[in-house]
Amino acid sequence: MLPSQYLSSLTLAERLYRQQPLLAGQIYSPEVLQFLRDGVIIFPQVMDPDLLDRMDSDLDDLPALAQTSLLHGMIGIDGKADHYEAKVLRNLPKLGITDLRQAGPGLKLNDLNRYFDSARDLAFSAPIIRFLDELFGSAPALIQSLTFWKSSEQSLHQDFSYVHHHSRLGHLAAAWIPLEDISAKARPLVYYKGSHLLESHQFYDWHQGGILASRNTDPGTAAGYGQYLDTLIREQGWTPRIYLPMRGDLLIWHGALIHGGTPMGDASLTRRSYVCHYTAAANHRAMARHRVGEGYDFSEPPSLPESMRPRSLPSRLVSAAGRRMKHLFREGRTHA
Ligand SMILES: O=C(O)CCC(=O)C(=O)O
Repeated sequence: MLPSQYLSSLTLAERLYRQQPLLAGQIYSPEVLQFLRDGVIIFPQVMDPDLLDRMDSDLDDLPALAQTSLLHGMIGIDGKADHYEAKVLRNLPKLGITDLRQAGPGLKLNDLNRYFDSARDLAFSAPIIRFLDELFGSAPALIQSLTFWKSSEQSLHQDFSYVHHHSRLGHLAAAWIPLEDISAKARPLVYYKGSHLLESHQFYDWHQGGILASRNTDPGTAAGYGQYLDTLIREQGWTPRIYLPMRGDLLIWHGALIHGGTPMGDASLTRRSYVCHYTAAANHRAMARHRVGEGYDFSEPPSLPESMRPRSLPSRLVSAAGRRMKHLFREGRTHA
């Protein structure tokens, strides 16, 4: 995808804000206008405390679930290279991680909204859905959720280069929901206000002018991305903002906002958070399928363990033939 295609996929609200800010000022709420200007907005103390408590108790059960349940064992793992090796929850002990809470920074659990009602309800909380509905001009859809115990240790990036399995790339935003009060020593989130308003010449060239990263990107190009962001930040004079929220707060960022996990601080401290990425439901082929309240859920459905997956017709025919052979063989022996 080229920068021009990205720019033409932006929300109507953003295109209006960029081209006719006075008109946008007449149409949109102060919150959406602030977000369009800064690329980020913080809503203090809007998350339901009972819901946060429910998520806590579900997360308390996770270490045990890693050992016991096949289905829960399928919860996807992501993050740093060693965590990525694990792929699913039940493989973590092979990496020497028996208690998730003791794992180092960078561990991400994917799509807990698929397993826990608390995580689903948090992802579809009214303050998030109401805001995104106005921003996108249509019902929002959850693309993925990530749950962290500790810092992400993710270097600076813009989400659109990595989260791009939806059709209108410019319709992308994320919610950062603290599950505890976040300490400045816990390698908190950092972001650069205003960095989302890129012009077409300001995008990183991942491959032949394209703006999307891929798993096959060569290491030189990936390293160049970090240098490009550093240069852009220096040239634009953007200053880092460190996010130190209280439990109950909510931050929503734009899919092009430069952000990451700070590397400084104490790796042993927790920084429990729940991060959800959203796009607009309109124009998405999965739209009809997963309605949740006022929004839609496009995150990955939980994959069934091998033993529970429906088998293909040829494989069922082979098994039936095998059973028949065994039966005939047994019958032959009885009659002999
Ligand atoms: O929470 C963090 O440290 C960063 C998370 C993040 O960058 C993301 O999910 O896109």
